[in-house]
Amino acid sequence: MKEEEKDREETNKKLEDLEKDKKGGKDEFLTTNQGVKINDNQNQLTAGDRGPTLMEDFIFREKMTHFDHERIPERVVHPRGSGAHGYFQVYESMKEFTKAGFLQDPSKKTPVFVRFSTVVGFRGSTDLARDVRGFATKFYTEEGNYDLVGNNMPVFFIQDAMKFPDLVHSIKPEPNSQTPQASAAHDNFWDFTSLMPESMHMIMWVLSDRAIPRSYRMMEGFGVHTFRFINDQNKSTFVKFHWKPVLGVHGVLWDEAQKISGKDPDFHRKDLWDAIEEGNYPEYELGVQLVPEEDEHKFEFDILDPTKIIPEELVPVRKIGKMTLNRNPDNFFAETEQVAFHPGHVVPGIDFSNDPLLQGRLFSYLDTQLIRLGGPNFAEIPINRPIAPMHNNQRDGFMRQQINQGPVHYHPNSREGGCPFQAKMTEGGFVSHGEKVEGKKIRTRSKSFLDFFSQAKLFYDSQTEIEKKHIVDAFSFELGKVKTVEIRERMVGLITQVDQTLAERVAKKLGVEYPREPERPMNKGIPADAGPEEFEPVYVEQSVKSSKPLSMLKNLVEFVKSRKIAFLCADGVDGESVNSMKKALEREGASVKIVAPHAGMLKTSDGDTLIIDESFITTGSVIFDAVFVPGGQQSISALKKEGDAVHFLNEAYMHCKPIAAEGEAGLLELTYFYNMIPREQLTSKGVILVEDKNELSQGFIKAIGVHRFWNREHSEDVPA
Ligand code: HDE
Repeated sequence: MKEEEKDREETNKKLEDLEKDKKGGKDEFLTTNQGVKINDNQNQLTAGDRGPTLMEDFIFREKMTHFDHERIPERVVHPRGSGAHGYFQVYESMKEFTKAGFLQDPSKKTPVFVRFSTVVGFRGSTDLARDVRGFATKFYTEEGNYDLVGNNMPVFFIQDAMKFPDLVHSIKPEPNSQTPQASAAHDNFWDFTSLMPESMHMIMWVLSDRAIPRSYRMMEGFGVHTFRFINDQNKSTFVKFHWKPVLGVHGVLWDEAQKISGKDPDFHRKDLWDAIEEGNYPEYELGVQLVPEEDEHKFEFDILDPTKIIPEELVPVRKIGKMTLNRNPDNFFAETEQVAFHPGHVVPGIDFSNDPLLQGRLFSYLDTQLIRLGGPNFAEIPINRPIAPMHNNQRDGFMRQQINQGPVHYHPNSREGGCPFQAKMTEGGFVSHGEKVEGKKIRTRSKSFLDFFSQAKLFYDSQTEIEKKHIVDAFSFELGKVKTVEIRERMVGLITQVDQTLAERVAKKLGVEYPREPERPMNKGIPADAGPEEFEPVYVEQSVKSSKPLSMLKNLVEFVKSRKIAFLCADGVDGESVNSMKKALEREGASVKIVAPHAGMLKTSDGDTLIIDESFITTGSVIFDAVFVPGGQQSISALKKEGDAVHFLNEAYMHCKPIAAEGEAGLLELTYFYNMIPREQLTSKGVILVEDKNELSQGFIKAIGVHRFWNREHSEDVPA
């Protein structure tokens, strides 16, 4: 049989196996794992109807043993995640820069599986923790699997992988009390950070609203490190990867995040699931920043330093393709939990740089899968299997699935005619880029990495005033939870290196002295042998002073489709008012939910019934993007008696969300804020109140597109 035919047959068999695995025995008899049909799945085998259980009950023992072993170790970082299937398509051939097969042909769809995650919280923790989000993509390419294992922030806390276990220990719950869960707001983390000035750039990102996304559909992704593209002439080009969400980047407020964590800790997981079920497929464009090899040293920073970005003003992001997520997993455990990513899963055309963080990661991921997935055969789990044919001489180990045939399991061999063969580069064999490397063995940090603050400042200076205020508030919350005053002060000292007024504002909120300078020596993590003076941080003036892409609000994408709108209703609500607004919003793809004082049904003023989606007990304003109060005096009077309804509206106002009402009564009777806003400013503040039904719905739709009305100054004054 020709080699190609053999390959095809094997691939087909794999797909068949996958289908079988998926079916999981639907429409069949219940059996044991040995395929024996079970007659009674309700009662143990006992001696007499009131007697003890018999040892021989193999059916019970098999079932219970499996259950007892159902849990596997969770990921040490990124344990909580949500996954989705989809595909990727390149816009135009990238042949000039890379020979990677999946980046050549715009007509080709490459299947992908993506897992989004939080980093710190355990598997059962809330989605809305202030945290970095993982954004890991497995491309099942015809040349093998390629994993782009990124985050929603383009930099990292540390410059060398050696520090990763310490970083993670410091941010995880404290080992004696096992608190706090899914939070950096405790002494250990800020103690570590205050001694690790290289973290300051990442800290600015983590304390921005990027760390509390509105949805996985609305966040960017970054490969973080500099990688290499290699073309078929063996020419290397440095590349930074970006995912740009088509819906733009949106966050929630910290007050909302904390409340959502209580009302619906699965908020992001459900949002992703529902969006895909409803056909609102999440889409992200893949962008690349390309730096010719000869330009490696032309920047004010080192492109190997993972605490630095390349500002888009210096190297624009070129959008080269789009990923669409269009299918939910069939089984959370089998797919989302068992998927194993590894930055070392690359294909010909993509290679590494010497970023010391990336180099360390290349060891860690394979190692962690061995313990998490129980041995070296995790690549055989269906979600991890490549679609490219796989042949090698690896054998045995726990949970081996493949039944290899024949006596030969070594290379080179003559007994199998040399099979499987090595592939030449021209046959698609992976050949590492022949970078010249020379140097003596040394543990040190390159001096080109010692500028810790200038890009933290660039990030801060690029934000709008609203975003800056959120950063001040986030610092005040996080450091406010720190009990040790010296740690708070040391942190404020570090912040002075980013921005004096930021440090002053934070110090004031924390009630600590405002140190005008950081404590010295600043970087206690630098080895003593290397000499502290030599390693004093330096400040390198950046040529880009403010970078628009770093701000979320300066890049607002307006959209209505898939936004969630609450209609506050009680018995006697004006049915016509509900229906006309609902129709108008649904026409735009928004999702409308009737929220009422109780579950079940409502009677409208014209005698119809209305199904209630949620009651004030099961939901809250924080779950929605906007609120509408339909007409109907009886309904409004009933809502007025409900503290929850009044709170709902005022809280939505405080969170700067669009609010619309049919007639004045709703706002007049149910809100604190209505009388505080001059009439002519209502629309500009996102409160839509006009008589004409059409104008009302159109005005509301426009406001929903804008999403937040940050001009509601002092909205914290609203008691909610
Ligand atoms: Fe990871 N990281 N990481 N990381 N990482 C893991 O691998 C590690 C880093 C990222 O959804 C672990 O399978 C080291 C940067 C994502 O399954 C582990 C260092 C970035 C995910 C690991 C880093 C990431 C992980 C835990 C510093 C962005 C979740 C479970 C040298 C570019 C993938 C696992 C998923 C997971 C190690 C830093 C992204 C322990 C040693 C920087 C998205 O291997």
